[in-house]
Amino acid sequence: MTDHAVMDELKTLVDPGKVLTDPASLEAYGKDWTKHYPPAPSAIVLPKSIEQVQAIVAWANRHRIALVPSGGRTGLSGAAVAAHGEVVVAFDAMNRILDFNPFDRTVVCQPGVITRQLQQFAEEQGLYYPVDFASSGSSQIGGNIGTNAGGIKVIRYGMTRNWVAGLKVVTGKGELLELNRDLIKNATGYDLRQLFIGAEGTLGFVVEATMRLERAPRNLTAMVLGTPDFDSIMPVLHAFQNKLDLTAFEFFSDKGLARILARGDVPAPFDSACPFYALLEFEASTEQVAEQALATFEHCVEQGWVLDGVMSQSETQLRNLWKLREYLSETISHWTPYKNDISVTVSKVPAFLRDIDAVVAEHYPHYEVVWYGHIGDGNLHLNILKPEHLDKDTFFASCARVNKWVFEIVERYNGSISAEHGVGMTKRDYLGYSRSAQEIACMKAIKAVFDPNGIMNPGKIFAPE
Ligand code: S2G
Ligand code: ZN
Repeated sequence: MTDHAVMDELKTLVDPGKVLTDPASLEAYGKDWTKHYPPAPSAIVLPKSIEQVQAIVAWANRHRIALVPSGGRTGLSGAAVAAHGEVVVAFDAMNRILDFNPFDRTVVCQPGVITRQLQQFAEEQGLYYPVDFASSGSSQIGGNIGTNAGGIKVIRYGMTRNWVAGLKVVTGKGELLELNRDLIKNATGYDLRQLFIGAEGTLGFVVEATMRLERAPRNLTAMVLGTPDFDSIMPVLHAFQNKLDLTAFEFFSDKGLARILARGDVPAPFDSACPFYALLEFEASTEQVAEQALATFEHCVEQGWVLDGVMSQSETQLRNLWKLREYLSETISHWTPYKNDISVTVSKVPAFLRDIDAVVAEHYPHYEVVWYGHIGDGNLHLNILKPEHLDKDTFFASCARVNKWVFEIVERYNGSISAEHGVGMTKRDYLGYSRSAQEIACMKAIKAVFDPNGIMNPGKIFAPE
């Protein structure tokens, strides 16, 4: 716990009322979307400027107090959870868009800008911020950068790191670094910006970000295709990729669709029931592109890879088709799912899926397994739903036992034990399946450079020494 005098000193560093210690605030700000770790911060501090962030970091170094960064608290690996008396630094009061340059097509954001806020701002300028995912209505740009958020458009636009033109960070030593100066080209040594993207707040705080925007897509059109089995999904991807420039290629299983339709607020894509579904999206910028999509659909039906399908004819139908995929995470969260977020290179997906599915079926015969994810970039989300009768801890422990088999397969395929959700606390014990001992030693050495006193989000990515 942090003693009284030290807390009084913290209060002098920020605006009045911006240090919270009431139980409701500790609970609300001390967690993310994971359900593994009860939040137990000692205080919440809400800075409103870079200078205040620097003062907080200096204070934490003086008193050796651990700091946990907190954005939209939508993380799925426990990286923003304060479970051991840390002080949470929340950026809700640093939530403004500071500047926009139409020639550079860049937007300067404070870290607390909501992802949806940036997306809407871009649309107002006739442009597009192309990183999107289910939680974009509450996630913050600072957290998106801290976790290098991916989502549903990665196949065309890449991850968050592709869209960061410049970054201001306050390191664990309290230094303010201005990284890359928003330049497109800057060949002047190590690109330190990239170290902070995906570092989960273990090197320092993102305190300002210059984000790049893209031209707005034209006439986005989606198709949902029913497939007879896993094995048919990748040939469908390749058939469409050979003919169209896809902006998304997702998949979900019949169990996932059943959970969505049970909500009663999303129409079924078509009447027939299929074991698996692919959702793909492209710009129907001309009539020919739309005709090519239909011709490819016909080809996939002839090949037996597709049983049924539908193509959006309106903005409303486009949104309804996306709801089938985007509502999954929130919908199944009611069954406290045990989640794995794994990836391999796209060419390995069919064999990888077969091996993972076999080990899951063998070890979870009685659990409902819901598959979905960004299969077009090799990222699968494996969600095991908690049976009503089982308590959470018993259920999570039984699922964790199978992790070694799942991660041994990931390692065998040179894959990642965490494709986009980060390592945080939930995956730190499995880091070795995807990173070598030498790499982990290098990462720890880098952390020592920026955070020599180890106050920045300790216990995240790496297990405590
Ligand atoms: C998705 C969201 C979190 C999850 O829907 O693509 O990344 O796994 C996920 O439920
Ligand atoms: Zn995802």
